[in-house]
Amino acid sequence: MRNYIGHWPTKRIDRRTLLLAAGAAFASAHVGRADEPSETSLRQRAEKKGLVFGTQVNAGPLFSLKPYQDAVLRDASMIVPENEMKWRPTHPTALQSNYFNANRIAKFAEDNKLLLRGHTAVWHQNPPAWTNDIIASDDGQKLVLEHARELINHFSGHVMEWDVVNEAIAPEDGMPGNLRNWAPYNKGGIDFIADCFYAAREADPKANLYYNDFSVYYRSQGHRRDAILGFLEKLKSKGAPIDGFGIQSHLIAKAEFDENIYRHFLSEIADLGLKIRATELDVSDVRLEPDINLRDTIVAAHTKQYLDVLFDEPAVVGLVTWGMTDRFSWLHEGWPRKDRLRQRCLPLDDNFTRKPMWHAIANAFDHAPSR
Ligand code: 9MR
Repeated sequence: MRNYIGHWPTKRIDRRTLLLAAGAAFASAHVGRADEPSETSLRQRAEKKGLVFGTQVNAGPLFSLKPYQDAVLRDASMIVPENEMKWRPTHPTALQSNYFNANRIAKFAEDNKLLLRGHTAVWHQNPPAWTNDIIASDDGQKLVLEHARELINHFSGHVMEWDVVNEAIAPEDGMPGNLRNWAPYNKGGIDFIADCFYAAREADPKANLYYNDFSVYYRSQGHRRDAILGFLEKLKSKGAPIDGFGIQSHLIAKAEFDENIYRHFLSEIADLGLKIRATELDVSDVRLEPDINLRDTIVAAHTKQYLDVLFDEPAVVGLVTWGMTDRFSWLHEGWPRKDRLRQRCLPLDDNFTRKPMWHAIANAFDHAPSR
């Protein structure tokens, strides 16, 4: 599985960028790798069961903060850039592409023999401002498809798996097929989404192609489970080249999780012939009291409860956390606690020390059935 990375495609990446990326990689090679701590890493525990453990990374700390890089290398065998492959950073103006940070992350993955996920080609939330008028016009679908083709082709042979389309389902918008109220979806419907997958397949025939979405885990989210299942069924019946469903897994400690409902949902996705990956695990503690030990205990228990159900489903291929450390989680700004305390949402704390959540993930891998 590791051997998918071939030689760097110099044709697709200009010389200056390549040299800068090589320089950055040289600098990071000198940072070195920390000694393996005695306890078995998450990657080893996952691999033992035929699963993959990965994490989201951010180029800022990855290339400037040794303990962060060490933490990633210690536990992960797959990485996904948090923002660096999104449309806004990779195509800031109509005439200019900028793959600098995304290339550095791809190079880092290659140098360290890590699998690389691509996130994300088609997403209503991240187009750069210069695209706004075009996206609203009749040329919108064409522009989105061109972007997806260019991005995926740029990393062809380096990205193992793409979130081709992200968060396209929004039943609350009241649009046909439960599609989100976004001009390219309004105009092209599900056929446009199928076209995104065809474009992705053409741009990199070897990459696995995923649809990625959130909020399908809790009892109250039945309308989203039904909508997403119906959508994936239709996409498959149209023959769209889709390989998997990425379940974001932004969990909330103290939300009502019904194991049987989730088990059943996972099996319905598997029955469509799709692989499943939990792609963005973190656990918000906004509903919990301030006491840190209590929060850590509840977050870990919920993580374990969720992963035990997830790993029981044979179609599940692995888990990616949305960061390794609380230090850089989007949740502090994206969903702050009322008391303004920092959330305890990821496997390592602000100082890269393992928390009960790390042990919960380790334990879930240890108890997962082998693939
Ligand atoms: O963590 C990401 C944050 O830094 C960005 O500002 C934000 C907008 O690009 O996206 C966050 O990541 C999101 C991911 O790309 C898609 N699923 C939800 C994630 C959390 O919002």
